[in-house]
Amino acid sequence: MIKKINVGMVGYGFMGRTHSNAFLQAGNFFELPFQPVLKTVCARNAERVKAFAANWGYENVETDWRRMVESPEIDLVDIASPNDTHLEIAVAAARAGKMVMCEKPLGRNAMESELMVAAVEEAGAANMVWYNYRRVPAVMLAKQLIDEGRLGKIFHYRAKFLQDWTISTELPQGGEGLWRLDRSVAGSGVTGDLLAHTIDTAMWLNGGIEEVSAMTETFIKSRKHNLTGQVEPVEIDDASLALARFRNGSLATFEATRYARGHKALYTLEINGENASIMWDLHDLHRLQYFDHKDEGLVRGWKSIHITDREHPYMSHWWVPGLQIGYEHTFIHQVADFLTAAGEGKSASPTFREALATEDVTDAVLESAASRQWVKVRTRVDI
Ligand code: SOE
Repeated sequence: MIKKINVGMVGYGFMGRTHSNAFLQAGNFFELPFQPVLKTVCARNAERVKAFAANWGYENVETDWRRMVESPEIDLVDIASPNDTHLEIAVAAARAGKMVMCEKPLGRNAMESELMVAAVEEAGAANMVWYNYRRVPAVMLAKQLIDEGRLGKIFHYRAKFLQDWTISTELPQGGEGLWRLDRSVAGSGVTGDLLAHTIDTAMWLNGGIEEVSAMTETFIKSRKHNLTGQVEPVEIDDASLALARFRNGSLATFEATRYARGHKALYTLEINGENASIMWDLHDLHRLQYFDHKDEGLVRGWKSIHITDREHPYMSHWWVPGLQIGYEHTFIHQVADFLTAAGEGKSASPTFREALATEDVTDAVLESAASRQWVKVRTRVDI
C-alpha cells in the first residue's frame, strides 16, 4: 500500500490555497511514492484557520507553529506564511527531522537563506522552494530545447514581470494581505517578490549570473501602516530593473514592477540564440513561441506551439491532446516532482541551495541600485 505522509502547512493565504490544492490533486494524476495527507494547518487567527481547514479538509488546526513542527505526526512542513517567518520555521522543521517545502523567496535576503540551506543540509532533509513557473509545461519545454542545443549559443535573455495592484496612493501597507509592502516582513519589494521569479527561471534555463547593474524606485513614499494606523515611509522597491551578464557571456534585461497599469501578472521571457529563439508569456501559458532559423526559408517563421500533446512535459498526465492546463497545475507538478524525489531520498529543484543562488542575485540587484555601481554576484552555488 502507498505510504502516507502527513503535511503540516503554515499559512492560509493565496499560496496556502495553491499548495493545499496541489497536495490534494497530485496523487490523482501522478504515480507517487507517497500519498500526501492534509494533516494540520497552522496560522495565528484561530477562527480563520478553522474555516480554512474545513474548506480544504485538514484534519487539525494549530495556532502555534512550533507545536505543529515538533509533532511526531507531521512528516512534511510546508511554509506558506509571510517571508519574515520562513527562516525560523524552516530551521526548526529541519532540526525536527521533517521534509521542508518553502514558498519563495526562501529568506528575506541571502543571509537568512544561507542559514536555511545549512539547516536542511545538516539534517539531510528533503527540500524544495516553490518557484512554480519552472513547472509550466511550456517553460519546461523551453528548458528541453535549450538543453538539446537547438538554440545554439545564447546571446540574449529578456524577462519582465509586470503588475499594477499598488498604484493607488490610498492602499495601506502591512498586515494580512498587504505584508508584501512592508519591508520588515517581505525583505524587499518587487525584487524579492517578482524579479526573483524571473531570475530563478533565467538561471535554470541559461546558467549562473556573473554581474548586475540595476535601478529601483519607490514611487509612493509613504502609506498608512495597517498595524500602527500611522502614515509611515514606504521602504520597499516598487519597481526594479536590472542589466545582467550571464557566466556564459549572454546579456540579460530583467524588469519587475507593480506600476504597469493594465498588467495584472504578465510574466514574459524571450531568449535569442544563434540558431533559434523562444518566447513565452504567462497570459498564454500553454503556448511556446519558437523560431528556428534552420527551417526552409519559404516557410520559416515563428511557430506557436500549443503545449497539449502527450510528448510535451507533464502533459501525458492530464487530459487528451488539444486540451490545455493552467496556473494551479504548476503547483501540482511541483508536489509530484518533490514527492518523487523524496521517494529516492533526494530534494527537488529548486532546492534551498538553488534558491540561495537566486537571492545572491536579488541581493546584488538591490546593492547595485543603492550604490549605482555594477555589482559582482556572489557565486557559492554551482548553477
Ligand atoms: C504577488 O502579487 C504575487 O502573488 C507573487 O507573490 C507570486 O509569487 C506571483 O507568482 C504572483 O504575484
